[in-house]
Amino acid sequence: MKADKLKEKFAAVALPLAADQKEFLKEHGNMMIAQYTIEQVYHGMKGMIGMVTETSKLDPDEGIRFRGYSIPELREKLPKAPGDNEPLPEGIFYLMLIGELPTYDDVVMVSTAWARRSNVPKHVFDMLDALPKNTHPMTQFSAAVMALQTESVFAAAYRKGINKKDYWDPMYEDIMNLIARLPRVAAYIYRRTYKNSEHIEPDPKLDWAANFAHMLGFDKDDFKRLMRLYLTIHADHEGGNVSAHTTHLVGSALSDAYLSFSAGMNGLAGPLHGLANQEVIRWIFELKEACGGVPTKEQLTNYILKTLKEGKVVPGYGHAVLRKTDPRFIAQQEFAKKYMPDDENVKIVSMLYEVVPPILESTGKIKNPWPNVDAHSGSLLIHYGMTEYDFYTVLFGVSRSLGVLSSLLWDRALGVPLERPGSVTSEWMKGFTMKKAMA
Ligand code: HAX
Repeated sequence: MKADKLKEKFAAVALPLAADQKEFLKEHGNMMIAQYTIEQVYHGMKGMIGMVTETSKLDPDEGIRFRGYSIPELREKLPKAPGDNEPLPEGIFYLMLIGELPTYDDVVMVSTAWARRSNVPKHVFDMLDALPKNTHPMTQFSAAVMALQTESVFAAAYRKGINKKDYWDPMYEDIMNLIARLPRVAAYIYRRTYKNSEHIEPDPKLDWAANFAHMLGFDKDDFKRLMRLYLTIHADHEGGNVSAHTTHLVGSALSDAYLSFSAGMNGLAGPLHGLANQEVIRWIFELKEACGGVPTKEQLTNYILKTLKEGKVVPGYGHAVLRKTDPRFIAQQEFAKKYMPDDENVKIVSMLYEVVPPILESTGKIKNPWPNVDAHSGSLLIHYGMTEYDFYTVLFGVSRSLGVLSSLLWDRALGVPLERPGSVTSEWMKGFTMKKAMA
């Protein structure tokens, strides 16, 4: 078999860290990090440090950094396709996996490897074709990933018998094959659901994002540019978000990459997480209909108040960790200002950015009134003609594979054990507080 330079490079950086981590734990394993409150236990473990994720780190005020690099830095420093000014997502994958900025040759190496590994077996398409067309695209996506599990190199190696120190090797094959196949699967779902099953063959000469755009049926350079940015900025958001954490948790049972990623995608499909991107544009369309077109600020205010009064969330606003505007929102806003400053939906997104935060702040309970990544993405896609918003979370999922699957590979290389936090009953909790009060 031909040498795989990326695999060799990964082994060279990851395996020594596994030994280093063992030493680190021997020395510091008993040190206390923090204490946590009963409210944190009841409210989704927010702010409790419960895992180590190598690929990225989220700062509440500054936003995400991938291996230390912010989004503006990455837009500048990551290699670009000839004639384009947005980064190639292959580059952020390389950075998350290896821990250093790639050269242009490195991203070409990743692109070529994915093109070579991208074949999707026929039974996956047959399975998709057997589903009703109105099956939500995220359900189709998750089911297709499950159907692909027949191809798992890790599952086959485990069945045959493999030494635990070698787990990372077949896992590398799985994550590379899965990432390579996802654009084809996602494009198939799009074309069968919305384009009368008129499918488009891949073009292996194109980079990962451009080929995806091509298979979706969007061959213009501007859409390809948007896809490169989109697939880069949605790739990772440290380890605790629902899709990343689920992939990690399921993977900790030594479930292979297909089983783990599919589970993560079921989390991404929730409206408080990735599905918010479709909800934002659906909400904007309903708003325009209610207001008879582009709303005035007063109409917008009333519509937001109505949404809150009905006990619903304003989609695209708020975050479990961030306490400032999401830099992924800003990156998309800059893109919109440059390429579509007069777009009607983009203008509404800007008006919302002015009007929503003070209203949310005035409720006195929302910890972060600022927009997140999902507040902007739909308006950009609509501008280029992708109007089928139920599909948007699938785009997010294709991108998120880069982060959660590189983390999964790191988990196997570092020998991360089964995850199994403790849980208690309400009765236990009441007894605990009583005992504390008496002591
Ligand atoms: N609109 C209305 N109310 C909101 C709100 C919003 N955008 N964001 C938070 N709140 C409410 C919460 O529902 C909660 O209300 P209750 O106390 O009545 O239950 C209260 O404010 C406190 O919530 P919080 O602590 O500020 O927020 P959480 O950490 O619990 O939740 C969410 C974070 C992102 C889930 C939340 O802000 C939300 O529902 N936002 C809208 C949906 C959305 O945009 N999700 C995408 C988030 C980014 C992401 O993961 N993308 O994939």
